[in-house]
Amino acid sequence: MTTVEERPHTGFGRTLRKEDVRLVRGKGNYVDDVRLPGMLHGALLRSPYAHAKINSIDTSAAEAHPKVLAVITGETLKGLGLAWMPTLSYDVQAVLATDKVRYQGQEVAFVIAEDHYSARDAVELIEVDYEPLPVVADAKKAMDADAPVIRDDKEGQTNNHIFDWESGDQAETDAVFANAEVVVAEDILYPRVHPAPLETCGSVADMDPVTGKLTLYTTSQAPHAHRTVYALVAGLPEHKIRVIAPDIGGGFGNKVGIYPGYVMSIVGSIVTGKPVKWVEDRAEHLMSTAFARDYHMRGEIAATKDGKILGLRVKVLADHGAFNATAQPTKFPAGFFHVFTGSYDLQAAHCTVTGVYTNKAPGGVAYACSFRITEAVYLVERMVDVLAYELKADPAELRMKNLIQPEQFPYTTKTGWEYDSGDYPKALQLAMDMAGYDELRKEQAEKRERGELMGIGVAFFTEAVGAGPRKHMDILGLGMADGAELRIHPTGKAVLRISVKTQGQGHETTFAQIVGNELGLPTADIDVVHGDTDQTPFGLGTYGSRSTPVSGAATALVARKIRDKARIVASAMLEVSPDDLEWEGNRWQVKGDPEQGKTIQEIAMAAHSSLELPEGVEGHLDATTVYNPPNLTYPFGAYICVVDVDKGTGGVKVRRFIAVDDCGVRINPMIVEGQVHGGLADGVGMALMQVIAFDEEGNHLGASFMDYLLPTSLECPSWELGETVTPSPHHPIGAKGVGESATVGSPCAVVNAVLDAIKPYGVRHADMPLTPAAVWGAMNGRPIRTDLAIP
Ligand code: MCN
Ligand code: CUN
Repeated sequence: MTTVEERPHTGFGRTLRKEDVRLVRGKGNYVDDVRLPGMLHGALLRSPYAHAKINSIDTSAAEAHPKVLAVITGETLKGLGLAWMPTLSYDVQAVLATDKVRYQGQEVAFVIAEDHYSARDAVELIEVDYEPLPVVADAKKAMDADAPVIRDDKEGQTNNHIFDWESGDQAETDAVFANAEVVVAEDILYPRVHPAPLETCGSVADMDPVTGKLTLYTTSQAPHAHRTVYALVAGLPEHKIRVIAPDIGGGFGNKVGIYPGYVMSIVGSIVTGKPVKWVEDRAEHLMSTAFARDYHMRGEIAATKDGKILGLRVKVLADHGAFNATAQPTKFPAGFFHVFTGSYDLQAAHCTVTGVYTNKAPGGVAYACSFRITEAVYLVERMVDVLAYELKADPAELRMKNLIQPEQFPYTTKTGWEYDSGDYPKALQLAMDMAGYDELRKEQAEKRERGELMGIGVAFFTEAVGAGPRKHMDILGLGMADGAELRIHPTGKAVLRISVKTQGQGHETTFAQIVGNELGLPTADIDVVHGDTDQTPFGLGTYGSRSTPVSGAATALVARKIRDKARIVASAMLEVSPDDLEWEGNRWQVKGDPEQGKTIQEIAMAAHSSLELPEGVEGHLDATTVYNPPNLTYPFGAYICVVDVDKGTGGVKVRRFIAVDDCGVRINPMIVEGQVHGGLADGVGMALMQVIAFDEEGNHLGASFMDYLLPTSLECPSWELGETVTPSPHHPIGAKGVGESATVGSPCAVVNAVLDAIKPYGVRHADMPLTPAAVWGAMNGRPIRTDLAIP
């Protein structure tokens, strides 16, 4: 059998994932695998109501359970000053509800028992006297005069308004609209969806009563940020808190925030003096952890009769649930939605976003969202198709006509974002060539003649990933920059320590490849350490596809520091001036005399030896760095989806999907393709199957995988991938992030394809998910509101 280690590999390119040696053999170590001596188990009581006053909580029967050690309520926490915790958005969230519950599934009490089952049993024994209150589950009704005020805990809060925010120039945009030949408008919903990683959230807290040191094993995409938040909340110094995020079974943004369950495992360990594990089940996960989207958008496009897009005007109503717990950079309450001008060269653009509270779970930035660019791309790509519909134009041609041109880069959008690099027409043309676009249109026309429904959906996207710069971007005051540390051992083996955290993206492989590319070390000789705050440098973690743009850059630069130091060591070894040396692959060699050189391994040994080094040069080969990105990176792509729709049932079959992605230089093309495959499947899921819907009482209607559907290979075609490579000019290795690209770009391609198929029925728009019922409803003049009840 060939193991990864037996395949020598250095630098960029396709290589098997180092982490799969353990992951595919079932040898991963996830939070629920953590078993500590004397460990106890916690379980949460959650509210069955979406909105209710809590009159009283009787825990006596639960406490009497023979295996129960403690039952903790919000009243207990109040005494500790811990009943409320800060969210990452300068709001507060109840750890355990005291006054009232504000969404179905909210945490009300925590039971600690000797085993998991007893904890669950005892949860059932808690008696809560709830007094149901009126519910607002529809964002459109949240600001009605008679809507119940959800956040009456907040002083001065007299309605459900959270924020108003705008971007772009309103007057300029209105002027463009006033003079435009064509104006089209559409109401577009991006419904609430859930990232649904296979591993739910959980933690094991171990507070050592002797040393006062807390070790927390937890499902966290951002261990350092979490540690600082715990330090602030608990008043503990950071060095007394160790956050370990072991293997993570998918994060997709869901594991960026801090959940009450994590805090309760910590409180539980403090109260009992024993380690306490809390791991939620699927229903709890789907009901109470970070969801995504829930954006009600109105888009308007101004254009000329022959299809030149001039302006874009957008109004958004953002449903944030009961607590504003989105994890987006502080200055951006609507995330990066203002990149809503997409891939088009416009004269003017303006948008407003209003955020409101509803009786739904908090969260909002998850599911490969790039801080709301998903919503923005969906909106603009849907709007371009709406315009194509009105102008009877070909959607690919219309896009081609309006794309930002290669010579316009770096391109500043009307909302002030600077796209670093791109060649958009080339990507779209490649996708069209791969698809055989003209033949597809011919086939569609023939099928329409026969009354068959075939659709071709086109979407183009620009992503914005790699937050910071820290000057503009922070989370709870923590600037978005990341550290890296690299140590080369005497034998030339290396340890790289990074601040980001893989959840399946393959960092243990790709980050080793970055070091290998810089130093010529075999990938197998480089160990990548991540996910442990005691072992890694500070940094903000993995989300917003920022690992490669930020931490990947830090990794390349820290390796270059080592290379520079290795040059001095080599010059001492070879007794020549450093200036006379040149780097070649894995060695410093004398210019003009390549026979004379020293490999990085030889240099590493010498750096640890008795070799005399020049004055002021320390021995050993270690370096650290902190990388503050000068700008985001802007990957992009062109997607084409082909569907067949069943006339009788509205059922959709995705027949083909062509995806051309440009993420700059690819470190590991196989991993990039894996990321794209996953994101495309996400897109099929969101477009056709997924919604977290609610009924009028705020009952959550998607709390299991029977209701909330995950796409499988049966729903997905065999993806057809293409690539163009436009390096990022400001990134040390020219790479851009890619982890969320396909999730951002694909839903609209699928939706545009379905709507293209049913165009003969006079349908211009219908909201996701395009379930058979939604498609059939649209075809038959009976559109449905997909977010309020599953039809
Ligand atoms: N990569 C590469 N060349 C590039 C860009 C990326 O080889 N030019 C590689 C990277 O080195 C890394 C992977 O592709 O191994 C993804 O890199 P990047 O785009 O930097 O994204 P992150 O590593 O920061 O991952 C975060 C991103 C996000 S925000 C979500 S959400 C998401 C996604 O990754 N969650 C995922 N992909 C996921 N994939 C898995 N399996 N599980 C998740 O939870
Ligand atoms: Cu928004 S989902 Mo990813 O950024 O972790």
